Amino acid sequence: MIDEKLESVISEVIARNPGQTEFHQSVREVLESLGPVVAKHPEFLDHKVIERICEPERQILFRVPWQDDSGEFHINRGMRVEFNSALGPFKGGLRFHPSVNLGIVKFLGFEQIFKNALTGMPIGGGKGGANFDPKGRSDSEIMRFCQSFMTELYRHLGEYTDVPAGDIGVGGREIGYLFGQYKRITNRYESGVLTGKGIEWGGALVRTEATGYGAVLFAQEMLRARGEDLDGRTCVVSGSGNVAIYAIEKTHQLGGKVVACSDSSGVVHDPDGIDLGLLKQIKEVERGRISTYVERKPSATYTDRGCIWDIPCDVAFPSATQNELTGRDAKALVANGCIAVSEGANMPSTPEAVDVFHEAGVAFGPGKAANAGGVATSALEMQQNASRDSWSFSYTEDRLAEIMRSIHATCHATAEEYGAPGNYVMGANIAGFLKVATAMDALGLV
Ligand code: NDP
Ligand code: 2IT
Repeated sequence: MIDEKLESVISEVIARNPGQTEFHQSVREVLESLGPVVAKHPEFLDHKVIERICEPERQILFRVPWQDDSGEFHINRGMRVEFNSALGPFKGGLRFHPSVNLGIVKFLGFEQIFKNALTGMPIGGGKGGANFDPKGRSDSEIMRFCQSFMTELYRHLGEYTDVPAGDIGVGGREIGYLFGQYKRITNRYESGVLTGKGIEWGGALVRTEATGYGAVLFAQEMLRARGEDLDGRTCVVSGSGNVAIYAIEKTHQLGGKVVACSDSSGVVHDPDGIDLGLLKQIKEVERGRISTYVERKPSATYTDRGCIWDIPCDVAFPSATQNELTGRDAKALVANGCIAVSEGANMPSTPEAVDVFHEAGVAFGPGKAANAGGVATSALEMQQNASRDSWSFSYTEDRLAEIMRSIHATCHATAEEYGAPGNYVMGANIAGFLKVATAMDALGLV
């Protein structure tokens, strides 16, 4: 059930942004949680804070021309949606994937506003990317693309203005090329303008691991709140990129066993537990496909186009992409005894899947809470850059763990306060919204 006035806001968002289905989905999910908030705070409706939150402060679209190794010309579309700067500079990743369009970047930017608020750090929300497919491209092609992308975007960035980082298809290599071009154009060593940098040139220890580690720490907190533990649990992690790899690593450190991971081509099932050294070799060193895992690990099987959610597990970490886990998949997980789901990816579970989890009493950690460890550690990187300092791995990891505990506690307590105990979707949406809305109202009609 959704408040009538909020439903009219959603209708307006849909009319104003035709065809942007993922954006509509993310707005509806947040606004569906806000009924009890506007009942208590009518000023947020009167001052049109909710309408303002749904309209980005600025949207930048630009041409990215580049040449491949054979000399052929290519044109891609770059974009950056600067969604909300009430709490701090726009902050959020860049995604390079052929599916990228404005609706996807807006859903990601919208989620980012509330996620960043939940971290307790002074960062606003934004997101960007390009419909560029990095698969099969050489290092020099990636470099030329990144340089062309930054040659336009640099004018909109700054450590106090907008601070991008990685997302799908953008990792340490791409951040290096982007930072190099920013530095060259501006003649400034402005470390705080991008996060996810290499540790030799202004990056922070733990940033690479932070999203995956954080999603597992969030699952552990949800389990502990129910008197359970991750130790001894069988787990499944979709994807095999940055988030997935470090979700597997932290699960194994905490005594769980991850028996499956995936990519967009298929699923690896290894009942002995995923061999992380081998997976890192394939993904981080060779930049290969996970189908090659089974050639080197006899206990594993590979299913082309398989569905990872059919593999029985106690805890699931969807860590690939949006809407990768459907209502059908959620029913399969529940039937196989899954007790917790922690989203490493952004909006990986469809609304139908989320309903199935809630009805079955599964502990469900939505991405904007569960995967906030990545951006929180980006903010720790900005903090180190601003003070020209660098912290140890263990100190930074302790900070991350503290932030994840605090996000869990905030979501848990807020859900209870607003009459939805155990519902982390309500808890995260309400707590994140209250922080941003209160700041926006205080800043006047801007
Ligand atoms: P990577 O590019 O490192 O890895 C992405 C993984 O997801 C790959 O295994 C990829 O498979 C798979 N994948 C991507 N798109 C699709 C698709 N359309 N269908 C099926 N599989 C797909 O990205 P990250 O690990 O950084 O990001 C994963 C998710 O986590 C995203 O939702 C991102 O928004 C979210 N996230 C990332 C954060 C970060 O710090 N990096 C922080 C918070 C959230 P393939 O190689 O076949 O494409
Ligand atoms: O979705 C996300 O939170 C990210 N891709 C990380 C953003 C960041 O600025 O570190």
